[in-house]
Amino acid sequence: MSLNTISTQPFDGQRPGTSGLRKKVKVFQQPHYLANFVQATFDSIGDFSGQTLVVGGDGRYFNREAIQIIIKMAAANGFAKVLVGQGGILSTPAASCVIRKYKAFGGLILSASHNPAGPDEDFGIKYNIGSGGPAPEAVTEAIFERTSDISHYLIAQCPDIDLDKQGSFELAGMQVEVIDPVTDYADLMQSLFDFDAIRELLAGEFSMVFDAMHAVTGPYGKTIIEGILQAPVGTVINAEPKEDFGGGHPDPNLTYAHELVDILYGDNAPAFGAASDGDGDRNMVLGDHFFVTPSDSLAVMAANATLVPGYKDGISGVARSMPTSAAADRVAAALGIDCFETPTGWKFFGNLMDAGRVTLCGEESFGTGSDHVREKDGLWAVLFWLNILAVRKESVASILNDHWQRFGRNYYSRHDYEGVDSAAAEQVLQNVRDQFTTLPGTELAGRLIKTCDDFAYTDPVDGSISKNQGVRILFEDGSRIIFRLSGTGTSGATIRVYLESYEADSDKHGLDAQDALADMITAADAISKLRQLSGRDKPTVIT
Ligand code: VG1
Ligand code: CO
Repeated sequence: MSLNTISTQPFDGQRPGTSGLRKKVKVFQQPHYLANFVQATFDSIGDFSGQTLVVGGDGRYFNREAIQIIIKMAAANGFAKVLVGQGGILSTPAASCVIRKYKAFGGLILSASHNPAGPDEDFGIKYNIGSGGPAPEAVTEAIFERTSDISHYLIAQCPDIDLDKQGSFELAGMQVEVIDPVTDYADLMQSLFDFDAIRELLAGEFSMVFDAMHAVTGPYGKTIIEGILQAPVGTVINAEPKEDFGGGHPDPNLTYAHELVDILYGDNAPAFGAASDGDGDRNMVLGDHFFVTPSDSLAVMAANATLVPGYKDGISGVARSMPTSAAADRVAAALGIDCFETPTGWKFFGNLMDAGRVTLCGEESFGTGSDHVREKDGLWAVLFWLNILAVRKESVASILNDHWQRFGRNYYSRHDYEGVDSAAAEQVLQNVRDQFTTLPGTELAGRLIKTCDDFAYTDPVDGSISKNQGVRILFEDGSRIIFRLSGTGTSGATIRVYLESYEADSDKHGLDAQDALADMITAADAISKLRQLSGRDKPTVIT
């Protein structure tokens, strides 16, 4: 065994986006590309000698190769130990759980989330800090800076570790422990939820389907839902994780999770359906012929949290990303707790959770989570819903209708225009910015515009400032139109348009969201020239 110093040259564009560095597999496969980023990370996170690093990923193509490189680099750079999931598998929330439980220095998570996988598709890597959460912007920026002047990296020259065998091994003087990817996470779930009550629910007439979409939550769903909770075998569908996600697009929404949607909107539909994404941090919740928007899901969880053992003493506060609807704000106001509005991306919730200011967090992009870990958590959200259903013994639809009756309904939709020319996408946002001074006080879609701005966030805990987090048109009645560019794509630009309108009158709660928001949708296009500039006459995906 010898430790090698390898000469290298910087690659352009290794700046982490909303959630780590995501690029095509072919880009990551270039000699030194991954190693440069890993060395830049190790150079930017402080003194970890003698400490533990957690490594795991969503099992996509290139996961195993990447893990072997990372383990050898961890050894050469002075980590004492690496904890890695068997088969290289750790869902994103499970990685967060393991980092926290074993007091690791941090972790490297290999995932491009729901982006398609395979030799011609996407790969990704991100660094999580010792709290278990995504590295804050100051760290990701330092990593990026380092990638631009890197000249060498350190890697042990030794054979690969057998990732398929659990146990403790030695590699270049460092300990490598291959752990079961599910056990620690399953233990944590059992400490939060009333598994007896959920087991009883599942043993009765109630039926459910969980779609793992051939991605990382397969083994977690099998062990927890079919194993510990004793749901009938077959409750978890598409449960075998595949390197290419079975050729699918494991994004749990009405477009991509169509197999599940067909079941829940078909004859003899089960009472409950749920799906998770490629790396297990997103969730979609469905009832019998009923879709729960992620924004409403967060609000319902907040309003019902005390029914769940892990949250029985109440929640300290909630946080939502700025584009997420204000449904949770109304619950927070009723509970007399704080509601924080952060930029898009889970890294902005970490400080609030560490400081005990919030317990529940959520994003409109099918992400919900709590301070049990520092990532959003798909299966946790499913279990949270099952616990509520077990206690309330009502249908999903009735829980939502009751919620809207109490709090009013925030009609909400997101329209994505994917793969748009980058300059045209920038121009769409600029067109709105150019009207910032003239729009306020005028009427649009029958509503009075109050203000327009570029959303900026000052972290209430450490005072750090994040600018340009979305272009907003805010109306007097609380309605909103928001434009943002995605920070997770790997080709072209994706324009996201977020639309929200509040309805207090329960006689008007039965509309389809697209109908309720129709005038807002037209107005968003008129103001931004979105369709003309993108050359699209409709969105790629509507959620
Ligand atoms: C998207 C979502 C954002 C989420 C991020 C990572 O980012 O909008 O809410 O935190 O993905 O989720 P963007 O920049 O493309 O809008 V995941 O499950 O892809 O790790
Ligand atoms: Co994800």
